[in-house]
Amino acid sequence: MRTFQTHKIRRSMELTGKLWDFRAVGEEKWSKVLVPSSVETYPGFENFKGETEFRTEFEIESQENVKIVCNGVSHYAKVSVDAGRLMEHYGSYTPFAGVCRKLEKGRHTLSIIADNSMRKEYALDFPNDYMSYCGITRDVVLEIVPDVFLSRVHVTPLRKTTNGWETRLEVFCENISGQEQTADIQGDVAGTEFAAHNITIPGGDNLVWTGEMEVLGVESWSMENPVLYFVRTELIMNGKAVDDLIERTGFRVVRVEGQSILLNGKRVRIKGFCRHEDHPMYGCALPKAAMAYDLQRILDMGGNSVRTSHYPNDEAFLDLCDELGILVWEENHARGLSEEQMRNPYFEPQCEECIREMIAVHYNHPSIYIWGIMNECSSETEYGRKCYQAQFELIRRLDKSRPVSYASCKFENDICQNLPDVCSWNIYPYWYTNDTATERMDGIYRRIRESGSGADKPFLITEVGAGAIYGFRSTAHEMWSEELQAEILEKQLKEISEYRLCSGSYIWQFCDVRVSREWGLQRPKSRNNKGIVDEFRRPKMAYDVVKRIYRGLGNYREE
Ligand code: ADA
Repeated sequence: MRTFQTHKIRRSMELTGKLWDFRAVGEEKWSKVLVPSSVETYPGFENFKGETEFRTEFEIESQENVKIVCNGVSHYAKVSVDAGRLMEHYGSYTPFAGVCRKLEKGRHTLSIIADNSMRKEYALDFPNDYMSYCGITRDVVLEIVPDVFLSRVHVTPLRKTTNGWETRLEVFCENISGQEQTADIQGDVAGTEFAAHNITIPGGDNLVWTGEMEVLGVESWSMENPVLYFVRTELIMNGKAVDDLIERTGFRVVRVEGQSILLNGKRVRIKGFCRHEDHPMYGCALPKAAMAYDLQRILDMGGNSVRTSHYPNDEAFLDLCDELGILVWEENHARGLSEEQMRNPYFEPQCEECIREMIAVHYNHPSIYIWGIMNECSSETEYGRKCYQAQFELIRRLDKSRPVSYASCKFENDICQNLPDVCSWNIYPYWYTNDTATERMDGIYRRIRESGSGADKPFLITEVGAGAIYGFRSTAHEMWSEELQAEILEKQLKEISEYRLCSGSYIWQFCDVRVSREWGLQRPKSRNNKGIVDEFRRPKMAYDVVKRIYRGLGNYREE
């Protein structure tokens, strides 16, 4: 659920936040589990792989169109109402929805089968340096919708004017009846009203109404002053408001100019953290309080940005970032695939689907300043390049208001550097490689220049860090000691912050995370231990180092 009310007219009911019936498919015995949650947190299911079934009941007082919105089911979902299949969906990290048209009055059963098995058809999930958890991991909401309803509203701040902000509005209407319907739209963006009359929506189809307006008397959104405004839209049929949608936005523009990323014209300096949705007690289904705790820690360390590595995040987390003025790099779900894995025929369509769903639902978050794709995939091959190109083109069709990027580690042979708006690199000097951060950045800069796009692009360090096991202290600064991690981060962050051409850094990573069993050999304790805090959020020695360095740097680079 969001951090604000999204409807005043449309009736909706959260189906999660309570106990559901649960069993592994094939087992007789049902038990009770709180949803949302990760199956791996249930006793006896710590290493579960396969299909699980969840059931609950709901009641409606009259015949209605019932829309079931699943915000995240990991990773393949089969959703049924009263034993009739409503929808199927692949992808743990994006919402999906389906409408049961004219569902009869009374009690109904909702069943969701969640499958986290590893197979070729699930191209984005395989043993990895993080966990592919199982279950209903984000909220499920029931909504009552009319035959014609508002499916989405996109708000794009275009430019600041003397009295406010020039803004574009797109209202997406859906007609699930068989006949053409006519409706009016009305509403306001931060108090400035808009209206459109006699819009015709063909039967069984969608329509997008687009308008531009000057929104008066609004302040700009920034990291220092993250002021947000509501966008209220109503759908009117036969003179009556039948549906509504409340969205929220902040007025800001992101632009890339020369080697700078500009937020409302000012060159930002990213002081960031990569963060997995992971916690020993919650798996990937962190409750809001735990999300807020992480963000408070990030702010305490002087951080101003989060990279949602390596997938779209829970929308409540993005709401909190909007409210706290934390910039977000959001990316689609794909980590470290080889060319062979990318050639899986399911790979490209599933990546693109993830992009479509991510942009559709997260478009209005002012905190998201950049879209990322395919972390450390095969950007050194011609086939890989085709995929990068296709996905960037797709993003640019869906959203022209944000720059795009990808995090690369192909130092010797990356051939995609002329595709994104911002060049981004994952580097581990003093840890995986025997060089300094400065030497590594010199090399990167050379590669960007040789890419054919000149060096006239901003570049970011999207990962930098070193591992330490919480509580392992060593005056000899041995491998995995807190001392060594703190010493390395000090050098890395100092060199990056002094590198004039670099727009900033994302530390890998905020907290230690559980990894797939297959990764255990390379990962002591079966954790990726590069967290600045451990999996329980206990700070390591590096915490104070990062805090000193990040707090000493401003949100913008003046030079
Ligand atoms: C990569 C990758 C991360 C993580 C990191 C590491 O850069 O993007 O997911 O695996 O390396 O810890 O080695």
